Amino acid sequence: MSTRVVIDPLTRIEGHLRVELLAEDRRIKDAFACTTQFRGVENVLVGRDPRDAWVFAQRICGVCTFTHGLCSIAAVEDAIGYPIPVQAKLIRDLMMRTILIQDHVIHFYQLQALDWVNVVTALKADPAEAARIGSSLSNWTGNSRGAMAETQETVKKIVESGQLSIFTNGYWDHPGYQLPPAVDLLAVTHYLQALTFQREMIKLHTIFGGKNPHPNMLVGGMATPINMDNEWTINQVRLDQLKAIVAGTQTFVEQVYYPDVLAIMGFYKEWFDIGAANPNLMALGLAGTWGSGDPNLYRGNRLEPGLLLDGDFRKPVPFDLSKIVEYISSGWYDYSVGADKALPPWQGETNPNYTGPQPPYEWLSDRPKYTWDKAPRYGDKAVQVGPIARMLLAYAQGEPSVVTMLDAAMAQLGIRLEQMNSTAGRTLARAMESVLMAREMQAVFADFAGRILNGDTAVFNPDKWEPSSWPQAAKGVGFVEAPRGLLSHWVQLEKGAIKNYQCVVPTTWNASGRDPSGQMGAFEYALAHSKQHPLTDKDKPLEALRTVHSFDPCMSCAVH
Ligand code: NFE
Ligand code: MG
Repeated sequence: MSTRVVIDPLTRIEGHLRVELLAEDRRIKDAFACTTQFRGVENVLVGRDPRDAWVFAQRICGVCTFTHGLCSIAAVEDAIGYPIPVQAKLIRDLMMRTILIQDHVIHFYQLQALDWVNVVTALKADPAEAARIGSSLSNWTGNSRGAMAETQETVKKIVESGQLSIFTNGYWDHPGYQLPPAVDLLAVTHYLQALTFQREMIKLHTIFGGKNPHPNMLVGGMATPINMDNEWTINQVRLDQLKAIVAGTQTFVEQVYYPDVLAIMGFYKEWFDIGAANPNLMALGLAGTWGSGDPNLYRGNRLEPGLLLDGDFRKPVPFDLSKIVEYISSGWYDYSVGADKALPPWQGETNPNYTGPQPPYEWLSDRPKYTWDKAPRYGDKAVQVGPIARMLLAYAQGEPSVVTMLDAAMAQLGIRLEQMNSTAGRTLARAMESVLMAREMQAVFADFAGRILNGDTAVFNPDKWEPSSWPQAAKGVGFVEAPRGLLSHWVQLEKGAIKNYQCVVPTTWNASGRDPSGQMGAFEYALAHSKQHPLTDKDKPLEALRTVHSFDPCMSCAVH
C-alpha cells in the first residue's frame, strides 16, 4: 500500500511548485510535478510593437534575468532580418555568460547546498580544520581560520536567537547529511562569500545595461554607448572595472565553486546512481550559445546543435527545429485543435482553463490535468535540457575543453559517463560549465576591448528600426542556452505588430507533466521512473528535494 507524500511549496526555487509522490518501502513509486501558478506573459505580448517585446518578456524571470530579453530580441531580429554590429553581439555574449555564472552560483550555494550541507553541524566543527581542508582544495584567500571562526559566530548567533530565518525548516537531524563538520563549515562560509561575490560580479550588467535585474537592451544592437572621451559611457574606467569583474569571476568559480562541488559530491557518490532523468538530452551547444533563426545555420559556434537519444551518450543526432511541439494533456489549457493534439510553437495557443479543485485541496494528480506547465516534446520524445545536456553533447562531439574537464572529474570521482545523468551529475555539470564560461569570458572581453582600441564603437544598426522597412507578415525564432537549458521564443508579426508569441522554456521541458502517451517530464522521471529513488522519511523528504533541486527549477519561467 503506497503512501501519499506532498511537498508544497517546494522551497528554494523561483516560483511555485508542488510535488506529489506515491511512496512505498522508503522508495518513490510515482511522482507528479504540479506547477500551481499561472502567468500569461505570452498573451500580454500579443498586439504590441515587437521592439518592445523584450521589456515584457524579460520580466518572465528575475533569476535568469536578461535571458528572456535576449531570446526575445533574437526572435524579433530573425523575423525582420535585422543584422547587429559585432560589438553588440560581444556585449550580449558577456552579459549572457555573466548571468549564467551568477545563476549557477546562486543555485549551488543559496538554492541547493543546504540539501547536502548541514548548517547546524557546522557549529561543531574546528575552524582550523575547515581552513586546512579549504587550503587543500585551492588558493582561495577566503579560507582562513579567521573566516571559518567568523562564520561559526554568525551561525551560532542565528541558532541561539531561536529564529533560524532562512535556515528554518531544514531537516537538520536527517541521517542523509553525511559531510564531516569541517566541510559543512567550509561550505557555509562559502555560502556567505557567494553572496558578496554575486553582488560584485553582476555589476557587469549594470555597466552594460544600466541596472540589474532586467538590464536595458535594444532590438538592432545594444543601448550601450562606447566613447572613450565621455565620462558617462563605456570608457577606459569602465573597461578597467569590467576587466576586474571578469578576472574575479574566474577566480571564484575556479577556486571556490568548482572545488566545493567536486569535494561535496565526492562525499555523496551514491547520488551518481540516483535521479537519472529521461535518457534523451538536447542542446544547441555550450552554455550561453544564442542566436536568431534555425540553430543549424548559426556560424562560428564550435559545436553542432543536437540530441543524445535513448541513453546513447556517445552518438549525437542532428537537431531539427520542426520537431519541437507542445502538448497540454496534463496542463490546464484548451487547444482549438483538441486537448490530445500537439501544436508547434509558431501556431501555439495559450488558452488557460483551470479545471482542478478549489484550494485547499489534498491531491491534484488524480485528474488528467494537474499543472500549469505545458508539455514540450521533441517529436515523440520527452527530453531533458540543461547543463548536463550541454556537457554531454559537447563531450560526444569531442570538444577538447569539455573532454579534458569531464574525464578528470570522472577519474577523480570514479564514475562512468552514464552516471552523469543523475542528481549529482546535474549539479556537477553546472559547476563545470561555469568554469568553462568564465574562461571564455576572458577571451570575449579581450576581443571587445581590442576592437574598441581599433576604433570599433558601433553598437546599434539603425537600418531596420522603422516598421516601414519590415515585411507585412513575418515569423522568427530566437534560441538561448539559458542557465537551466534550451530556451526558445517564437514570434509571428503582422503589419508591424505581434500576432502570436510563444515561449518554450527550459523548466517547461523539465517540469512537464504526462503527455498523451503517458511519458513523464524530467522531474517526474528522475523521481519515479526507477521506482528505487530513496525517501527514508516521508515527513522529511530530503532525498526528493535533492533530485528536484538538481534541475534548478524555475516555475515562473516554466509557465511564463
Ligand atoms: Ni526563471 Fe530561466 C533559465 C529561462 S528557466 S530561470 O535558465 O529561460 O526555465
Ligand atoms: Mg509557452
